Amino acid sequence: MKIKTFRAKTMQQALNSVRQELGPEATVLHTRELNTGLIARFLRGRQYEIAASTEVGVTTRMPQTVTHAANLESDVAHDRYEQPKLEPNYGARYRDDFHRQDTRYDDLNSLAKQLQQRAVHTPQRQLHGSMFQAYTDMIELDVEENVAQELIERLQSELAVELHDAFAVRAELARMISEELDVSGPIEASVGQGRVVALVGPTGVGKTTTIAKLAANFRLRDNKRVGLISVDTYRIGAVEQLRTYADIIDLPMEVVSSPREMREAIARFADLDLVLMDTAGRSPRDEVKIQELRSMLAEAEPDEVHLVLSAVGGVRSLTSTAERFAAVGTTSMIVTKLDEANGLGNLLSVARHCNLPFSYLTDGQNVPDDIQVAKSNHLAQQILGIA
Ligand SMILES: Nc1nc2c(ncn2[C@@H]2O[C@H](COP(=O)(O)OP(=O)(O)OP(=O)(O)O)[C@@H](O)[C@H]2O)c(=O)[nH]1
Ligand SMILES: [Mg+2]
Repeated sequence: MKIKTFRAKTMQQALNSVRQELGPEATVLHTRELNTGLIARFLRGRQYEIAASTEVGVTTRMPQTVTHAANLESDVAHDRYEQPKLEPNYGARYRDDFHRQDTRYDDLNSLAKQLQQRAVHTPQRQLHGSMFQAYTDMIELDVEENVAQELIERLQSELAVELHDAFAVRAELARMISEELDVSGPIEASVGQGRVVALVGPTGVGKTTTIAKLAANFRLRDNKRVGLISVDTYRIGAVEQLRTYADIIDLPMEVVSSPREMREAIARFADLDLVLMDTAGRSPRDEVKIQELRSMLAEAEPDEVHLVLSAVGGVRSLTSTAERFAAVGTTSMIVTKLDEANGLGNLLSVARHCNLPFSYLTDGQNVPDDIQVAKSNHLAQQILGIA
């Protein structure tokens, strides 16, 4: 059998190389993480290796935390490698190294012990093809590697019998993911209650467009009395952008640029069913601007503050954005640009890290159509690419 091996800094990059070189039909036979020793990782960073073939039909393996290579025969080695040997006493060797270093390595020392124990206790996981396929599919859909691995392992341990059918595996994964996804349900616009809902977030994520979609749906489909407030006097053209929508949908609109104007606008709209507030895009790194936004929102005392995030963002940037915007009192998340993202696996990590439910999802520029209330089972299917 012809097998090629590919190495890259992330599993995703390695999978991309497989797809590019061997085509979409290639089967991933085995993956493993290299440089798992602490010192090797310090010196050379993370590295992943995938063995793939265009000929199907062998047992597949999950990545291992220990450098215990599978015994693969390779007659076309893309990148030949030495099979690393697992030293029985490597924990002790690292400990000696660390003692020569600074006491800061104490923590790492205990980590080395843990790794050593794992090396002894972790069995090589043999996965049926459909399970392994689900694992690599998740990686390609931007699910973080450790999350994908954890899901597959949990699925294996929860199931009494191994699932051999790819559809059944994905359905089970969708069920597990769906249980993790918290959703808030739609905005409740009660008659005459003047419910105030603000949208906040980084620049250009789609706040104004989403306000237009929400306003149009509440006004034209649900026949609610809706008012708009723009707090974005910062960017040239921002007020005009919202006013254009207000004119088309025929809604009252107020522009506020001071706390006093904010109080007055809220008072004028007090007997409407819903007040949607558009705010200026803020860099999450700009503490001062975030504090300004916070003071302005404090005057409005909004019932809900939806953080708008673009699905195109990476996990780290999305979670740190959510952390920084928490200061303005965010209550839920709207995810935009689902149509532009290669995969939505990042949203699973965002859901895990940020303590906010999803409220709405948007997947296009069309006002008012490209918006849906977030539903956990549907979002889980979207994350797995089966919706
Ligand atoms: N593909 C796609 N584009 C979107 C979506 N939502 C908004 N956009 C586009 O994203 C761009 C920016 O949208 P805006 O609504 O102006 O974004 P914003 O967050 O209000 O921007 P600032 O006010 O400048 O911070 C526009 O071209 C929108 O049409 C979506 O779900 N999918
Ligand atoms: Mg805007």
